[in-house]
Amino acid sequence: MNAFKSGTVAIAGKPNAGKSTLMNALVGAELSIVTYKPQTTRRRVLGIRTAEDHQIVFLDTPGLIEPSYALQTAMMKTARESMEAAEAVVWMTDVSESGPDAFCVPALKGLNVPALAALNKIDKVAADALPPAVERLKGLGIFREVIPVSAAKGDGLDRLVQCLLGILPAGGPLYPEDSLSDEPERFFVSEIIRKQVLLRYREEIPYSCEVRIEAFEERPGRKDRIAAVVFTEHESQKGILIGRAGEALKAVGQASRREIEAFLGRPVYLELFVKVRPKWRRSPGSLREFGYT
Ligand SMILES: Nc1nc2c(ncn2[C@@H]2O[C@H](COP(=O)(O)OP(=O)(O)OP(=O)(O)O)[C@@H](O)[C@H]2O)c(=O)[nH]1
Ligand SMILES: [Mg+2]
Repeated sequence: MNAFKSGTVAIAGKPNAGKSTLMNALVGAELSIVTYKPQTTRRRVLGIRTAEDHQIVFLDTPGLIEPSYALQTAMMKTARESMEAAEAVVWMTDVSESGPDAFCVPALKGLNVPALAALNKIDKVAADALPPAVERLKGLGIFREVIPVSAAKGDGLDRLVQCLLGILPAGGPLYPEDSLSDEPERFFVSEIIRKQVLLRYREEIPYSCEVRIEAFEERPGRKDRIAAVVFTEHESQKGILIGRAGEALKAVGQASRREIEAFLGRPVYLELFVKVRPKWRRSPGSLREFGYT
């Protein structure tokens, strides 16, 4: 039998490429929120995959963009630091998107970490679109392998893991084998609420929101009580979040509670509040307070 292998692998790439979907599939749990909107992931999310012969610690990262405000600058720093801290990088690109290649060269240049390319969403394109896309990525000369995958359907993931095991060193597990993440329950709860905000509101509203858990009380004999605040930047956005007679926020709360209960495996009582925090995405103090810097 081969030696047990372990190490850290960052998953990086442009927004919406399917990075979080990939990490969830590799770990076997819905750890990182997924939506159809770009810039869903704002922080590094750690997911642990433990198998008979390996433990891989995946770091899901925010999609790489040219930042235009301080929150995005912090997100890009998180992504870059995760890539630098890893033993390997999976660079994810969406096969159905034209011209992602020009972007990965600068992002990966100077990075002293072996990189594999995962060409994602192969379920969306005709089979004959694949070989040219693979060749284009290979031609860049920066990837050890180019692996077509469908993170959503699970195709190609075994090969991806085998390629990673070819890079990772021999070594014992880094975390207990039943751990899935190092994040506290509070983090996942806040992300589930943020996902509902992303799904239920349009345009700038979801991007102006931050969710913070204010209270998480275990109450013997009663449901846990969770109180969360959705921060937004303007009074007008607050009004939209709450909706006529509070209906919109109520819907966010109900959908979030169902998902939180499924995640935690126990019933909870969820209270949501909306507060205005002007320009928090550009404020060093707010970004520090929310844990982005
Ligand atoms: N058809 C198809 N859709 C996929 C696949 N993988 C991901 N998606 C979809 O692509 C969208 C974005 O997926 P995410 O996993 O959130 O992408 P991401 O790269 O983490 O995005 P950011 O966090 O914004 O950087 C979602 O609607 C996914 O369901 C795939 O293999 N096939
Ligand atoms: Mg993501």
